[in-house]
Amino acid sequence: MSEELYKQMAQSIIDGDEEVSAELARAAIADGLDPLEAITQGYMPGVNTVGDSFACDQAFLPELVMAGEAMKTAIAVLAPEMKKAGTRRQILGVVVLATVEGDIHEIGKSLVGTMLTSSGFEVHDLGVDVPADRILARAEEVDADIVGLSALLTTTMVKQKELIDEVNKRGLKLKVMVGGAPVTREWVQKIEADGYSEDAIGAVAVAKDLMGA
Ligand code: B1M
Repeated sequence: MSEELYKQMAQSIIDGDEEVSAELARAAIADGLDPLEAITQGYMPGVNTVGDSFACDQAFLPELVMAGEAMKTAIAVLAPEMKKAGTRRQILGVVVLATVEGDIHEIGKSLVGTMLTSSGFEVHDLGVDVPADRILARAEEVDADIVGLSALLTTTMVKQKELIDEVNKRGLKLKVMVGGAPVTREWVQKIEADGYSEDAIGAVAVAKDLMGA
């Protein structure tokens, strides 16, 4: 039964249909499905299909935009459920999170933020296209333990390195965790990031690790 729902979820993203994607998210909640599973097994295959079609010129920017909007709408319905399910007994650490400068992809970053929040982290999500100076200023202001940087473009990944270089130059006691579809372990080693995860669940484990929790 959830298989059928997941197929419809994927299709709603391929169709870029926000109304349907939201309706299916509400149905998932009503059926007691795990909201994160609905995202990873339902909606994400849809957004990946659109991304693949875009890469081989079978879909164009408007489809990419519509898929992104439909995905955001569904996550907006599911996120409160994910937060409700979270345990917030104590603050595990303070995280400043952003998508790097020049990059406006926000869905994965926001999902990571939601998962961290529901796992007990205090998250300051600065949004997308955020310059390193602004990230570091906020990190200082809130006395952050971790800075989390998302990058979805091969052209913007370099901003992760630039921020790490700046942290080292200033001698800041901050851990930097990176992620995003084009980020590889090789890249993480090269830029000497403190942590990396390929998905939102893994990001929580990595953040806990960095806090020694
Ligand atoms: Co864009 N886009 N896009 N896009 N887009 C990609 C990334 C692309 C791979 C599509 C493709 O060609 N196949 C391609 C990048 C190619 C490359 O650089 N190698 C691409 C391109 C080219 C572009 C534009 C340049 C297109 C253009 O204008 N010609 C443009 C760039 C704009 C800019 O940023 N300056 C662009 C624009 C857009 C939209 C705005 C239309 C839209 C985003 C809408 C939004 O975010 N509000 C969009 C979308 C939707 C996509 C795809 C289809 C889906 C991205 C997504 O939301 N995935 C994407 C193709 C794809 O990924 N299959 C594509 C779902 C999300 C949950 O996953 O973000 O990977 P993801 O996050 C995951 C993990 O990566 C990880 O956990 C998340 C949850 O599991 N993670 C972290 C992410 N951040 C993390 C941080 C962590 C840890 C883990 O620690 C801090």
